[in-house]
Amino acid sequence: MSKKNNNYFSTAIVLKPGKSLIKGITTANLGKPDYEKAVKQHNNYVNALKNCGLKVRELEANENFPDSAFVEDVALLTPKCAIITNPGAPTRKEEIKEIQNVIQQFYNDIEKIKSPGTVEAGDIMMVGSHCYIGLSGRTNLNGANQLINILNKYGMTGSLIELKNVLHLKTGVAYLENNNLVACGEFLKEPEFQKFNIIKIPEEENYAANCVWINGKVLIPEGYPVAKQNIINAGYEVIEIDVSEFRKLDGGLSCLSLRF
Ligand code: CIR
Repeated sequence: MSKKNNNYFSTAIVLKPGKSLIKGITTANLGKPDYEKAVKQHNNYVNALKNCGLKVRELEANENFPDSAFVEDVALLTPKCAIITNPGAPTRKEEIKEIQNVIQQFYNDIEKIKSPGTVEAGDIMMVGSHCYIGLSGRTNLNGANQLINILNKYGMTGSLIELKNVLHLKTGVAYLENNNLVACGEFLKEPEFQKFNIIKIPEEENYAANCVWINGKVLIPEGYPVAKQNIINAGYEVIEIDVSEFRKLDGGLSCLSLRF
C-alpha cells in the first residue's frame, strides 16, 4: 500500500501503445498516429518518468482498446485510496478491468464509480487533498457527485468546474504545486482558479497546458517555446518530450501515466 505524506510520487503505471492506436478516438485533424514513432515516444516518456525518480510499471499493449495507453483516465490514485473510474467513452469502459487488477497490487482501499455515473480521470486535478472535477462530455454530474462522496469518506474534498471547449479538465490546466497553475483558454478567467499564480499558456501553444509536475520537475511537450519559457521563469526544471503521435488522438503527457 503506497500511502504517502507529501506530494512526491514514487511510482508510475503506464500502458504501452498498441498497433490499434490508429483507431483511437480523436477530434484532432492531425492525421493517423504512426505506431513505430508512438512506441519510441512512449519509451522516451518512460525514461523521463524514471529520470524524475519514479519506478515505472509498464503494462503490455492491449490491442482491444485503441485508447488504453491513456491510462490516466481509468483511475484516480490518491494518497488515501484508489478510485476506478467509469469512462464516458463507450469504447473505453472495459479498460478498467486490467488496471483494477494492477492497482490491487498497490492499494487496499479501492472504490468504483458506477453507472449511470461516468468519470474519466483526465477531468480530475488534485491540489493537495482537494480535487477539481471537470464536467465534460466524459464526466457527468452523477459520476462527479459519486466521486465527491468517495473523497469525503477519505477526508478529501471535490468541487465542480464546467468545461466549455476542451476534452478533459487537464487538457487545459496543470497544477505544478506551490500554488502554481498552468492554464490556457477558458480556464484563465475561471473564478475558482484565481487564487493560484496562473502561468499563462498562449492560445497558439494550448497543447502545452497539458504538462505534468513530477517531484519538482515539469514534463512538457516538445515544441512549445513560450510555454516552456513561462514555466522555466516560474522556477521549474523542464523536461521536453515529443508526444506528437499521441496529440493526434487528443492525448497529452499527463494522460500517459498514473503517478502515485
Ligand atoms: C480519448 O478520446 O479518450 C483519447 N483519444 C484521448 C484521451 C486523452 N486523455 C486525457 O486527456 N486525460
